[in-house]
Amino acid sequence: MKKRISIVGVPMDLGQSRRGVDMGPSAMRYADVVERLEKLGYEIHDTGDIEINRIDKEEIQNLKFLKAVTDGNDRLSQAVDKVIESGAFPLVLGGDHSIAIGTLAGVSKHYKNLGVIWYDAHGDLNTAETSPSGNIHGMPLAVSLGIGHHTLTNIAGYSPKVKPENIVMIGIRSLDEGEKELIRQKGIKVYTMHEIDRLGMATVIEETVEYLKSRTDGVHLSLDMDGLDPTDAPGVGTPVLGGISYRESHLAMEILAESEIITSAEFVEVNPILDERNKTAIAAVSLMGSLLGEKLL
Ligand code: HAR
Ligand code: MN
Ligand code: MN
Ligand code: MN
Repeated sequence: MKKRISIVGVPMDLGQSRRGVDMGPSAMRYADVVERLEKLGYEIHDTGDIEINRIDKEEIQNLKFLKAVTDGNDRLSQAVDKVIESGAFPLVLGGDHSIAIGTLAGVSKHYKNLGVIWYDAHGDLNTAETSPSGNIHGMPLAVSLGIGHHTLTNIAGYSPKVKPENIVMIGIRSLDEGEKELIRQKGIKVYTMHEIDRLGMATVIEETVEYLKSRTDGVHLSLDMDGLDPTDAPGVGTPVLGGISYRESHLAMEILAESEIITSAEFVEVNPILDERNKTAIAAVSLMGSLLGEKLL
């Protein structure tokens, strides 16, 4: 039987302040995500987009668009839950990174010890108290650890979604003070750009696979395109210089494919309005290809 992948689009742009990232799913479809993965022999089901209600403008306690972000993530968690129950691999297309809250809520209930690879320039470990912006896309990893506003942490009716020792963060180069404190306090495993430069990406990913293999029964890849360097992925809302290259990212995906540990994935923060000729969406789709087994020869 053919292996199945279900694509879930999430046109969410309310977790941050630059409009346009809601067009990320369209941009990745335009970059032929379905065709590319079909070529690898998968049966692809594009389930369409999650409904995002963009009327509400309320800001509660330094949490911008809390209700709309909560509602969208609630729907997303149910959609992802269904995909897993159908036996397919969930591939979620963002949207800003606040959608990791819903993805993880839908995924994690199916595992005892879900591992998470957080591929990002940022930690996304803020709370309303520590956030400099009030943007929820800077908070999803904290929320998934059970830290944050209860409407967010309780999506899908349980919390936490992830244990700190089951997380590996890769590509990090921009952290707020409260995030640094949380990383130290929880002992989260982090490969910043410093470690990537020193060890090389192959070692970083091999160590990551080794680490997660022994302690988890499934691994979710949450890939924020701003983890890549802005020269390779210019279409993101919060670019940070000195990032992971396009080639290093492919190598990372190729090693993950060989490891066969990845059980769900999401690609987020693609903003076509800020992009150059859809370069970032094309890069994202190319990385999905490598993650799902595409080879040069
Ligand atoms: N740390 C900053 C904040 O909380 C910037 C977060 C930017 N986040 C993302 N996701 N693009 O990684 O506002
Ligand atoms: Mn279920
Ligand atoms: Mn992020
Ligand atoms: Mn980021």
